[in-house]
Amino acid sequence: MSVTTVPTTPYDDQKPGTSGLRKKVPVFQQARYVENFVQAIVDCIPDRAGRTLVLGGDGRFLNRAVVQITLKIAAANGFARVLVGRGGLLSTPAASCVIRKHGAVGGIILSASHNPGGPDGDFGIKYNTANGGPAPEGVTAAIYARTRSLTEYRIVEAPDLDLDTLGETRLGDMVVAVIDPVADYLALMHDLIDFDAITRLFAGGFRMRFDAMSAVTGPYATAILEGVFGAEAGTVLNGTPREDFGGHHPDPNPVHAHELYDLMLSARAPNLGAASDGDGDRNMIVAPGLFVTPSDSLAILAAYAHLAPGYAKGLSGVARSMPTSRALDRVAASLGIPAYETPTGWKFFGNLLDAGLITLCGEESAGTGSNHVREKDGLWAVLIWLNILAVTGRPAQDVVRGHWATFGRDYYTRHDYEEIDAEAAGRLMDGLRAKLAGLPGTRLGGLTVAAADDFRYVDPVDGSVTEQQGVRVTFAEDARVVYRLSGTGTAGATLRVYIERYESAPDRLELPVADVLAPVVAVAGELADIAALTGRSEPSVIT
Ligand code: VG1
Ligand code: CO
Repeated sequence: MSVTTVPTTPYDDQKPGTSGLRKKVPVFQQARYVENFVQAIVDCIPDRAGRTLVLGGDGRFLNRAVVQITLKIAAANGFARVLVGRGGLLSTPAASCVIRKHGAVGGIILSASHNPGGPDGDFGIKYNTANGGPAPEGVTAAIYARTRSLTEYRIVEAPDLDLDTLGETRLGDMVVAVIDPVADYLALMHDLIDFDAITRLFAGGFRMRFDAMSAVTGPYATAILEGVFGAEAGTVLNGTPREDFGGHHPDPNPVHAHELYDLMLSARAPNLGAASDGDGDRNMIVAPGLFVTPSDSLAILAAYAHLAPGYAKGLSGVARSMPTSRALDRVAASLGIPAYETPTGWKFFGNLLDAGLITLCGEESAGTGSNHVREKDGLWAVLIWLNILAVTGRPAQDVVRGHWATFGRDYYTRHDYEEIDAEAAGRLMDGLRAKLAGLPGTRLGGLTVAAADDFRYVDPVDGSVTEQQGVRVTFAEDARVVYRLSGTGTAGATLRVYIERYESAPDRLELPVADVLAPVVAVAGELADIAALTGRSEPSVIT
């Protein structure tokens, strides 16, 4: 089998964002686009000779084709072995698990997460390092620099491999092992979670619905919930991964998972509703009649994690992304453990996890995880919830209400303005930044600004500094507004506005969310002049 060196010219738009390189499918379909980017990643793995690489994706359109190209480039660049999930599938947390378990040098994950798929949808390529986590800033910067100076890529000329049969084959000097995408992940979950207690819970008549949104978690959820725990057939909805996710947006929130959401709010609701996103790293939890905000879910998991065997010794510390509500901080304070605040994106948690400073972490965007892998993990969060319900014997809605009674409630909402003009978005953020110094002490629509800044993160482990991570304005009335631009969109800019308000009086724990937040929403719009600058009177998505 011969290695060919193919001359190429660089593309200048291959800068990895928060979660790798994400673009519309036709962009990836340009000649040499995928080859260039994969070769650039490979060039940034200097210790690859004789090592193992992990490869898999969320099954979206282009997944199989890009797996084939990546295998051939890997074989031409000195890797000894590639572990690829059967069918080219690996959820993001499972890929992280496989990298760690098999001592791989890194992994390439093919996903655009919650973004839509199909020929007109999005695709993405992400590189994770040997700790199983997203490549840190230094590595993604090196990959980007490499994409701009590339003059050739190396590839073996070979027919496509069979990705659907478990076992090993050779590609040049490299071994390709097609592995069961679920097995290693299932074994890890078995170590962390009380499978027996959950099996008894289901045997006692407990019912749930898990919406895999036609994305990668279908096989994982079916194997564990229906296969291991014996949950009734049909527990997993939309359990077959599809290249276009059935035409849906695989984002687990009340808007995009509305069928499940509506079921949970109806009289026919089972005991628990859950969903996961395209690549399996996010989760949505809905109790009967009660949506659990991701920020609350994170706080509740922290409060009860010790009930799961993997966390029986307690937590060393916790972390949340800055826009995530402060509910987690209240739990940390009561447990007497440190709580860290990081910029948005999982890579910032990696250092804290590797250093043992934290055990559990999460984001308002429905990502929750722990030190078991270095990615957020949707199904893991659902299993911890089941573990809590099984051990306490309490209904999910009681657990949530009990949490509010103890800690108070952080009312929360996020307003997304999608596909707005990128320049206008930049002007809006600049305008806000220019105002910050003058804000403290100002009265706005009945609220008093207590503090205002542009979040700057100093990594407690390596001292690295990350600037301009979101404008935050806190109010004396226990309210807060955060503004930031998305790093994962593929068209124009997306403005995210995060709005929250804390209430602790016993008679103020069950008010309509919109009512409690209305004054803060109004101030948020006014302060940033959102309508005038974006030309939008309403957000595109409210979660
Ligand atoms: C979004 C979320 C962020 C998450 C990121 C990747 O980023 O807000 O919390 O870490 O997606 O998640 P942004 O920059 O668009 O706000 V995933 O499930 O796409 O890996
Ligand atoms: Co995701």
